Amino acid sequence: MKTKLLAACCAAALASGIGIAAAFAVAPGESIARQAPASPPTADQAKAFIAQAETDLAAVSEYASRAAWVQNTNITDDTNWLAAKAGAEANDMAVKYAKGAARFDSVDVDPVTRRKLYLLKQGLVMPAPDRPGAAQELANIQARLDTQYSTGKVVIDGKTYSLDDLDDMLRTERDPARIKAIWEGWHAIAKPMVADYAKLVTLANEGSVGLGYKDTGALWRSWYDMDPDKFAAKTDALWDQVAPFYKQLHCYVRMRLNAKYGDAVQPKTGPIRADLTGNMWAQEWGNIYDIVKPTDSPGLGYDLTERLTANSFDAIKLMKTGEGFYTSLGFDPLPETFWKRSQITRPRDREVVCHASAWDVDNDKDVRIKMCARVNEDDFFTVHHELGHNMYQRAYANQPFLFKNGANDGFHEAIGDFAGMNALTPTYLKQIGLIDTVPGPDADIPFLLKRALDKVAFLPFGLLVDKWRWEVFSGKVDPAHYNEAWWALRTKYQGITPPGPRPADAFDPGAKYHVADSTPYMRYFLADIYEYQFYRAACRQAGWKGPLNRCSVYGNKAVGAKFNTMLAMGQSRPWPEALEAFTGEKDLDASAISDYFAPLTVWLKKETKGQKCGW
Ligand code: X8Z
Ligand code: ZN
Repeated sequence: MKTKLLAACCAAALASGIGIAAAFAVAPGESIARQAPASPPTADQAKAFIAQAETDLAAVSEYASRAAWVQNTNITDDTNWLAAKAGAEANDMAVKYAKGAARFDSVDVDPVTRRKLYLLKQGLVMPAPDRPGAAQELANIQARLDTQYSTGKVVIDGKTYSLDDLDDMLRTERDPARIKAIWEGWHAIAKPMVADYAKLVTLANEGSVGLGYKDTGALWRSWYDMDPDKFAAKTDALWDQVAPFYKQLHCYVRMRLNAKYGDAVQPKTGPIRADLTGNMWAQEWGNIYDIVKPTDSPGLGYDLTERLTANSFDAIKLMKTGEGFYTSLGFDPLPETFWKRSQITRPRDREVVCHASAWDVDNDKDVRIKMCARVNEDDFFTVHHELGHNMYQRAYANQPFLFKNGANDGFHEAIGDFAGMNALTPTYLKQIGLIDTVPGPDADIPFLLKRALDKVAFLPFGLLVDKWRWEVFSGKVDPAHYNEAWWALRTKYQGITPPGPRPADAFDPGAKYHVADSTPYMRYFLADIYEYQFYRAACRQAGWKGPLNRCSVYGNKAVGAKFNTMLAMGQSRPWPEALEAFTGEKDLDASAISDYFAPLTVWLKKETKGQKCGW
C-alpha cells in the first residue's frame, strides 16, 4: 500500500507499492474500531489513540521499508511476494486507523492531537477496501505494474536496452527515425498494464469511498491544508500565470526544431513532436540545448557533462559533491551507513527499480539513496534533488512520527531542487573547480534558456499527470479512453504530439514511472514553483545584488540555519507556516519563477517575433 504517513518522498520507501505491516498491538484483520467505547469518546482517549497509532505505525513503517528496499534493489518473484504481503497487511492496518480517527471528529482535543488526527485520516495514497483479501489483491496488482515498468526491455536493431540506456540514447540521438524507434519501443512496454491499472483504480476508489472521499483523486487533493476544490483551482490559477511564458518557449523551440529537422519531421505550426525533446516524456528539454541554443551569443561557455567527465567524476564523486553543497550550509555529513547501504549505480547482476528515490528506512538515521546514476548534467542535478529528501528526513527526525514528513509533498520535492539550482550556477561550478572562469554577462541568456528548457518546459507536464489521474479516478475517463484522454491533456497543456499514430491498445501513461507506481505527481508542479520562492528568499537573505540566476548561497551558514528551521518543522504545522518560516511568504507564488526568468522572456519575445505561436 501507499501511505503518505510513511512515505516521505517520491518513490521513497513506502510509496513504492509497499506499506506498513504487522508489528502491531492489534492483530491484522482485528478491528481497531472495536476498541471504541459505546459512549462518546473523550479527549484523553483521542490522545491515547494517537499515541498507539504513532507507536504502531512507526514500527511497521520500518518493517515495510526494509521489505520494500530489498524488493526495489533486487526484483524477484519472492521479493515481490514478500513486499506485497507486507504492503497488504499495512494497507489494512492504516485504513483501520484512518477510520478510527474519524470517531474523534467532534471531540474537543488539543491542537496537536487535532492535527495528528487530520493527518491520520488523509494519510493514504492508494487505500484498500476494508474487506478480506482486497488489500492483498491491490498490492499484488501494484507489484506487477512496478515490475513491468522497472524490468521493461526494448530491442532495437537486435540489441536489448533498458530504460536507463534508452534515456541516455535520447539525450544525444539526432536521427529522427532512430529517435522514434526508441520512443515507440519504450511506450510499447506499457501496453500489457492497462487491465491491471483499471482494476487498481477500482480498488483504490472503493477504499477511498470507504474513508469518506468521493474517489481517490479527491483524497489526493485533500492533502494541502485547504479545501480540495480550492486546491484544484489554485493549481489552475498557477498554470494560468506561467502558461504565457511556456507558450513562448514552446514557440521558440518548435521554430528551432523545424529549422533543424525540416517540415516533414517537425512542422512549423501545431504541436511539437514529443520524441524530439531529448526526454522520453518530453518533460524536460535541456538535452536539446545544442539544437536550440542562441545564435547571437558565445553560448554557455562550458558543457557540464563534459566538465564532469574531464574531471574524472564517477557516481560516488557526484554524490559526494552533492553532499558537499549541503554540508557547506551547515547540514551534517551523511552517515557511514548511507555510503554502505545506498544503491548509487545499477547493479549488473539483477533487476532493480532504477527510478531515483531517497529513503528513510528507520525514520531516524538510516537514510539511503537508490538510483542508477550516470555521469552527466541530469544526474548531477538529480543527486542534489535526492539528497534534499534525505536532508529533510534528517531535519524532522526529532518530530513525533505523524509529523515526520514534508510540510506537503511539494516541499519534499523542492528542497533538493533548490540546492540543485544553486549547484548549477557557474558561480558555484567555479568555486568547486569544475570550470576555470565564470562566463561573462553574455552567457546569462544561454544559461537561462538551458534552465527554462528543463524547468519551464516541465510545468505543464507536472500539472497534467494528475489531471489525467483525477479524470481516471472520478470515472470521467474509462479504460477504453485512457490513452485518448492522456494525449488530449498532453496536447492541450504541453502542445506535443506522439511521433506517429498510436496503436489502439497503447497505454502511454503507463510508460511513466509515477503512473505505473501510483506515485502522485502534482507535487512536482508545486515544487517547480516553491523552489524559486526558496531560491529568491535565500538570495535575499544572502544579500545577493547581481542577476538572480548567478546567485549561489553555497557556504552560507546563516541561510542554511534558517532553511533548516523550515525543514525541522516537518508536517507539524500547515504548509503556509513552514513557507513563511523561511521565505516570509505565506502562499504559492509564481512571481518568483517569473522574476528569475524575466530577462529570458524579453529575449524569447524578440526571437519569436513574426512567428505564429500556439498549437
Ligand atoms: O521522480 C522524480 C525524482 C524522484 S522524487 C527523480 N522526479 C520527477 C520525474 O522524474 O518525473 C524529479 C523531477 C520530476
Ligand atoms: Zn523527489
